Amino acid sequence: MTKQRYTITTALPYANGPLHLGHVAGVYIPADIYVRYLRAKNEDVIFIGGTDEHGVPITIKAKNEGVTPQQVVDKYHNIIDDSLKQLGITLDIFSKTTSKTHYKTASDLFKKLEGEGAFTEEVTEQYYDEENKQFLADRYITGTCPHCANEKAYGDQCEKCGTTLNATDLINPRSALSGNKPVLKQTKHWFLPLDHHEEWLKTWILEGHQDWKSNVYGQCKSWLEAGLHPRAITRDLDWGIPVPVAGGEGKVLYVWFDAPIGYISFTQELLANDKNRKWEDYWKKDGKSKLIHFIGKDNIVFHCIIFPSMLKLFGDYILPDNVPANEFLNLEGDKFSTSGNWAVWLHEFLADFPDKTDVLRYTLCSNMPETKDADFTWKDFQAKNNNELADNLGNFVNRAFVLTHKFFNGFVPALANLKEIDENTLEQAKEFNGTISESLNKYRFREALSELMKLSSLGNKYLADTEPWKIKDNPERVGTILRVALEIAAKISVLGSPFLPETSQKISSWLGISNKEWSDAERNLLLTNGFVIATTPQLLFSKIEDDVIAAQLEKLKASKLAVQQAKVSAAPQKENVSFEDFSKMDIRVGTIIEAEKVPKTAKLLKLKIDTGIDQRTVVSGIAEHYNPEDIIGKQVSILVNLAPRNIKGIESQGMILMAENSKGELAFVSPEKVIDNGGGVR
Ligand code: B3M
Ligand code: ZN
Repeated sequence: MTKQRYTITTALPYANGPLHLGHVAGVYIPADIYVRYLRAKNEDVIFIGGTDEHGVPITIKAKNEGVTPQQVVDKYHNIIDDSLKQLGITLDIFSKTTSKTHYKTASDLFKKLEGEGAFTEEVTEQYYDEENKQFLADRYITGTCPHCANEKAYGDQCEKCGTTLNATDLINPRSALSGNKPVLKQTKHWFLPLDHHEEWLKTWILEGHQDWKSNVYGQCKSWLEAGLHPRAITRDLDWGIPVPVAGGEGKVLYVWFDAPIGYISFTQELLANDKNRKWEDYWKKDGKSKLIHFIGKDNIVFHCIIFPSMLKLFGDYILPDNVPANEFLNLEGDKFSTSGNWAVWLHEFLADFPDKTDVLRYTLCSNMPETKDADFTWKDFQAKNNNELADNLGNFVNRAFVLTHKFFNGFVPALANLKEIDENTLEQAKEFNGTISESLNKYRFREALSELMKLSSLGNKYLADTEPWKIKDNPERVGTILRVALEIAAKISVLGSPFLPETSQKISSWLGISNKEWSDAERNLLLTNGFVIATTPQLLFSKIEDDVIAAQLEKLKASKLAVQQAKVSAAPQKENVSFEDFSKMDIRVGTIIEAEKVPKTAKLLKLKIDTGIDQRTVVSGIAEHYNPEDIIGKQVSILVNLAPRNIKGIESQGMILMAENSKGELAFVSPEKVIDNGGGVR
């Protein structure tokens, strides 16, 4: 039978931080399970990964740390690479988008398409920092959010109210580089006219790929139905691959243009000196390889719509056969956050639990965010280890080994005079090859793993039903039972190898059956009569005690707190002001006499304040912190001579002073004893 060829890719994480368990559960674990499965079936597979080393997040990290972008990416590339190896992710290559080959491949492909007229060029107006003489990426512009008045909104998003913004929407925009007001300046960029690709993409995905996971198919459908638009594929930035055509000076390729080309460049690097295989076999149509991208849900449009459009333009390249994207993993009920340090970092996990890589693989697979977001909790990690791996799988394999040693000095006994229960059990065990394969073929990893656990439950039940330890004076019967049990253990080692590689390796070496292939598990018997199994098999899984879990939860809380405290102490002092400037502000004590929510807003309250001078209306962004009925009668400080502003159609005459803690919670700045309304605050 000829082998099917496969090109399997894993999304390239930005090299601006280490990996956390979210990355691992969403991308690397499913990809590695799938690849190990294909290899066990003896297919022809290459497994590609690397780090995404361009883009604005990396330049920001470098600036914050006072180092160069190259230093940032080198540091994190190595941390990520090491941790993936330790987790047993069997990538054939883990390269980087700053590699020479990648620069050449990405530039050549851009030049080719530009020469063929595949792009359009457009001049647009973008914010420019005159002091630093550079255009500003959206993340480098801050200003006031037009929706919630947050003064620290970014040019692409307000993190307080979550609205997506254009840099030009910001009120009072500032350059994050100089603090100055940026100016709008014209700049030329190259665009990929995705609208030209809409028709064939619709046919290819909506008609041709109804087999894709519904979360993936659904996202593509809504993009395609909303209509595609030209997308800029160059940026004004000094970190990235220079635009390699005339007029491109000072500009680089947009990170999402170059990053997916990384999959191709890394294949070229991998096979550069290979005598038997060419990179083209895995990328050109002639090679008939199946291209499969493992990614998280935020990357769907790039892998299903934009990169395929590029591949089509490259000429005779294959398109993805499938893109089994996952949803997100949360941590203890909250989103993973790199900046908020709400994360379990992979390299830290591996340092704390060096012998629990299979337990992590198991936990993340059995709880994979396949169809909806899932949650990692330390308690669940402990329960999966103790109740499922140790008590079910580990216990079964251990009993089979210990009993074989006890009754047969470790010699694999022969089957004789099979009873119905033995035949039924062997027959049922044989089915698992098919059910696990079927689930894996459909990228249903949770289901596949739960089948594996059913196989070990079958073994446990068989031993409990037959009770070989109670049988007296019938070594043949005991031998038959133990042989059936050992055969099930052998199947677990073959069929479990994609999920629990270390455990499988241990079982198969104890049984002396290393190097078995997937199809071998279809046979009833994998073992040889009379073979001596390992003398003292260790426990496969040790239990995890409560205090170990409590310590991890403590660490998580402490690291989050440290970030919050750092944020508070790090808030830099503003520039000095003169006393004269200060005394221009007329701050008074006032009393809230009416309060109501501003309709259709989440954050705003409309207040009436008795200022001692008058009764006036003030709109304040405190609705998430106070109920209107609870604050009537409260004394507050109010800046009364702030120029009136129109907020959501209401004229706001002044501003209530609020104190903010590190969690972003707000509190009134109120006099410590009652002061007549209108009393000055100085
Ligand atoms: N670096 C985004 C991310 O890490 C991006 C993926 C590139 S895959 C070609 O989610
Ligand atoms: Zn906002």
